[in-house]
Amino acid sequence: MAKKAILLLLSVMAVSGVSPTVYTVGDVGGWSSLCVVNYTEWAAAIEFQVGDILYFEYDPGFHNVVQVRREDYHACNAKNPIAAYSSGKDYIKIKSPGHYFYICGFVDHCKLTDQKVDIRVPKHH
Ligand SMILES: *[C@@H]1O[C@H](CO)[C@@H](O)[C@H](O)[C@H]1NC(C)=O
Ligand SMILES: [Cu+2]
Repeated sequence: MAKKAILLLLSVMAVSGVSPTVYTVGDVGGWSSLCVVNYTEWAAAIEFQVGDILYFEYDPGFHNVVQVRREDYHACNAKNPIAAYSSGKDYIKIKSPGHYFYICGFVDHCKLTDQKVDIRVPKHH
């Protein structure tokens, strides 16, 4: 009986200790090329943590999500992807601290409409 209670307590602690947050990129503006969201400002307002989930929502006929390196992020170059997503409802879990760069790979969306986001995940906070 006591053992059961302890196990229950431990599992509750485990669940509440790692409460991951799902962040919809761009909030209600979603992942778009309409210039309604400044993704730099959107990301700067959030303290991302390991375990959090990024949710990219968009019409896959018009956009995608390409994870790139820093230089390619600045150059809006989607040709050397680290990872690519195109479902229109992409959930990306942050597995470790670091800097994650995502751009839209569709013609000039990154360059012309700033459809790009830079996610910084600190080691601890
Ligand atoms: C987005 O916001 C950043 C920081 O305020 C600013 O430097 C940048 O010019 C903005 N981008 C656009 C497209 O307005
Ligand atoms: Cu796009």
